[in-house]
Amino acid sequence: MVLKLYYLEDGPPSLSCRQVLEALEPLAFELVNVSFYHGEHMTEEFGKMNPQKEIPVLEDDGFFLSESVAIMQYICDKYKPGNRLYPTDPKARAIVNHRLLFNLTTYYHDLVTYTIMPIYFAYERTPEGLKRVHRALDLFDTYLQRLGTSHAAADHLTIADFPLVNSTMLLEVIDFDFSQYKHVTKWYNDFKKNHPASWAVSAEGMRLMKNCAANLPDLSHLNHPLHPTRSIKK
Ligand SMILES: N[C@@H](CCC(=O)N[C@@H](CS)C(=O)NCC(=O)O)C(=O)O
Repeated sequence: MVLKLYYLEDGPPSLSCRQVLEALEPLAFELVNVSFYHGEHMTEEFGKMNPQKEIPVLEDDGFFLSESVAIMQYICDKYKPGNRLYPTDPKARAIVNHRLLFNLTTYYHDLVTYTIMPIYFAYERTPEGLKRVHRALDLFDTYLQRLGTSHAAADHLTIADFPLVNSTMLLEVIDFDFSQYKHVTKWYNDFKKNHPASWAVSAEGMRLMKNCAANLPDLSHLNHPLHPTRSIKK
């Protein structure tokens, strides 16, 4: 049975998993679009695949896996072991794992909270949130400077680059100027230039998010269990 990725077109974790699947070509897989707007991830049926009711989810012949980092690691280990995208040397792999966790716990967390959560839900951008964005950017800039490599975790593309690019892209969605972070800016622009097929996946997600930023969506029909929604009278 072909690998299936339950996928959100404008979800950064989904974009990263798709980029890994595509970078490991030839690897057959199918994308199954899940509509956040229609709450397709909030159903009992979806909860059987992922009790967290979050997208993405990978289905591999009856095996269901959520959490984008676990998905990216699994795909590499199972289908292309030894591939440079996810190195096997302990130190090289540790750096990749570090960047993946830094992104998940800090960089993505702080950037998504400030940039796009206020687009989809009734949240405000706060000075405290802005401080966190600058701290996260400063940390990532420091990591890039200290390692001194062309990519986030090595002198070649690894699975760590994808989620870090998709987090950074969120800043572009809201035209946030991060040019003062020289290493982040160079790494991000180099990724776009050197990995155009991967970047095209991020760019499509960014286009959808920019549309939502220009026309705030009304998700009040979801009765979301966690996030406050706004009703928009049209
Ligand atoms: N840690 C998870 C996060 C996944 C996640 O938050 N996905 C969002 C879409 S980008 C989602 O499905 N949220 C469900 C909701 O807010 O109802 C991962 O990396 O896979």
